[in-house]
Amino acid sequence: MSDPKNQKVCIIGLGYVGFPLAVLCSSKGYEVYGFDKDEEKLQRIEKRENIVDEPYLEKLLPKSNIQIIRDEKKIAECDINIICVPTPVNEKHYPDLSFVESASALVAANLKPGSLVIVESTINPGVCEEVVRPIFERAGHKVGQDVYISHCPERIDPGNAKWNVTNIPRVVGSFDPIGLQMSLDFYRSVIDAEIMPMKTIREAEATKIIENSFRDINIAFVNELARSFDLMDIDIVNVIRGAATKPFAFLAHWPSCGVGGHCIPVDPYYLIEKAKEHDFDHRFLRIARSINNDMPLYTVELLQDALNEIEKSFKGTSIGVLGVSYKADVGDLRESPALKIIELLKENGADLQIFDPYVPEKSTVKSIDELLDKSEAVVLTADHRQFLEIAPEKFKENGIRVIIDGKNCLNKDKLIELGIIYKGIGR
Ligand code: SAJ
Repeated sequence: MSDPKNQKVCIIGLGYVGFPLAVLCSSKGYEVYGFDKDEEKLQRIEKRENIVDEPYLEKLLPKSNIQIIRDEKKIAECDINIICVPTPVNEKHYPDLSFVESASALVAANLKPGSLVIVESTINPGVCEEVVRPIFERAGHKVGQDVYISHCPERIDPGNAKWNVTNIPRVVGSFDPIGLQMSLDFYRSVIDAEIMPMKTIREAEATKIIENSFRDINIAFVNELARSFDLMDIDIVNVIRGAATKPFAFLAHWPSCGVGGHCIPVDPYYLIEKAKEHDFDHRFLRIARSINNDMPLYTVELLQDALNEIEKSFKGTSIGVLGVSYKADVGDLRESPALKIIELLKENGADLQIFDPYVPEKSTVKSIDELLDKSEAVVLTADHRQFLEIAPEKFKENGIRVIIDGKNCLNKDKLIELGIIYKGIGR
């Protein structure tokens, strides 16, 4: 077992993955150095702020002491270096590994001989062998002797009250048995959950990619059903609820106005692009991505049809957009379908009122009341708790005539009873 007492850990990248891990390791007795390019973030951490706003960290923070380092030479004191930097895709959906490459080069240039390097960033199969390993070898380090390299994909689910860095099971792969054992010992010393050794580092890379691709294709499945059932006047949400009464071999996913976030709409592209190098076309993953990418436009088309029913068009109609972030009760805009919906509505000449309590910088009004007062139609794109609590009568009182429920989270029957044209995604 890894003994925290005499090991220094350096976390490179202090975002929604690296910061909780740094707090956890420090609270478990490791001496933790934190390294990040964002000076503002570093200063907030030095003020012991909970910079990712995760309530479960409140009780770990007082026991933690992350030492912020700005001099990369300090990395040479560390026994375990964990890379937690972003791996986004660019506008053409090509994986961007530049952050992983620069973090690896940083550690390689300041490596303590015999230390362990763990990549937690989501990467496609082959990246540790073809990108990370050569950076260390070019710096003169022999992998399996001067440095041990492992991959332990992050599994953080922002805002999840139950599952977090302290208790989510993990998988780990390495280039050699020593690196694997060092990694298992380390994670088993800080995480109260199964840490599963994979046979190869590629298996560990592939595990995370398929976890999220699984989610994306299942969401695409119900999104396609939603569009089909809209034409057959079948409420897909009730049908999924019905199917979910089957206690085995069914896992409910839900249609919505689109798939956002830094993981689900991104990770499949890693596999799609990687497989191309091996002349394999992941048709199914590509089709699922295109079905999900079409949902914002479908949502806008539903609004257009509903406005036509009351002889209105986008031009000259005041439309309220409830929500900008990609997920309930968080303020994260990455790949948010709401941004695409807002862009499409603007292109069609709509007069927009926008409100998201978690994204004030994108809101054009200061409250739900103000939005409802100024709108004739509403598109809901995020199932924030505040929006769920809007009484159906309030829409009616404010003269809202059309509601497009992009998260199928409002009271459809009551709104229809009040004479409002309600369209959900598949209901
Ligand atoms: N979504 C649907 N229908 C669904 C589920 C999600 O349309 O049935 C949409 C959401 O509205 C959102 C997007 O997909 O726009 C992603 O939602 P998500 O719940 O998957 O949330 P994320 O992006 O925070 O995903 C994270 C992932 N965690 C990691 O990658 C470590 C994912 O693996 C988790 O499954 C997910 O949290 C989770 O389960 O909450």
